[in-house]
Amino acid sequence: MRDSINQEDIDFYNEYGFVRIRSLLTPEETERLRAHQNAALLRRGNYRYPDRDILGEDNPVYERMFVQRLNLWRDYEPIREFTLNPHIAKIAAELSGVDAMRVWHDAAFVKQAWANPTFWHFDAAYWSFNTRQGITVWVALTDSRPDNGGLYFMPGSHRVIDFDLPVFASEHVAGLFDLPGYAHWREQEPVCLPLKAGDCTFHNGLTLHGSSINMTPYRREGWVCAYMPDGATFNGKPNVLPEDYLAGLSIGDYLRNDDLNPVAYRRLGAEERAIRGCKE
Ligand SMILES: O=C(O)CCC(=O)C(=O)O
Repeated sequence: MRDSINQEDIDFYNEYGFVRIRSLLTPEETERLRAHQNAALLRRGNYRYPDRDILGEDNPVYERMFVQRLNLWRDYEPIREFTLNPHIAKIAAELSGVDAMRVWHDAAFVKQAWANPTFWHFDAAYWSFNTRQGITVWVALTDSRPDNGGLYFMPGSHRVIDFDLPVFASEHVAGLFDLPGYAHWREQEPVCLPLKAGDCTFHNGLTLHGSSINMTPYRREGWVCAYMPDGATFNGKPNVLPEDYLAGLSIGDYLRNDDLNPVAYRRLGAEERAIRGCKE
């Protein structure tokens, strides 16, 4: 597994709000994660979250975008090797310029054969915290291309988007651009970065993105992990948090539940590095 990036990657990420990292996972790791994810999906069945939200046919357009199941690590232990992985979280921290990253949630995003496009959105609109350093890694478990559901990003959108989106615009793929304040994105050209299995992209929580229709008879399988910088505070949105935890939370509280949102990577302080003889 790769655990380092270079300054060029960081500069690209800061400029555009996303970056492609080749061969994050070895072929063996990719196949292992894919097998874990498929086993976790079988076990999860119709529940979007481990504890709630049984999916029905109430929103057929959305349901045909992808099979989306969140927080697989909570009820399928083997996938923790990847969700709690310090190497992937370290890259996320370095791109974001923060010292420590907590896992927000992992997720399976499987686009079935002939699936609908994923509508334009940005992840931070859903999250329970507002920070410009939130980040998502999207790992290709099968090749991902413009013709089979590849991700598209709006370059630079993370620098201007704010945390004010009330709801997911679900009428059509560009429904977001119908909302006040988003219309100018309709004129912009997005970028699709094709990925081989094992490659990934990291994108900022405020980067506008979506994915294409799957015009093939094969599944496009992606695994995602969203990270929250340590120190982020509650903004009042429930998102993936369980009800019993939400009951005790107030807006402004430090989100520091180590069971739900463990720290996957923390940069050692100067003193600790000296003791351990690290060069980093
Ligand atoms: O896989 C997809 O189609 C969408 C993924 C996505 O929106 C995300 O990773 O935030």
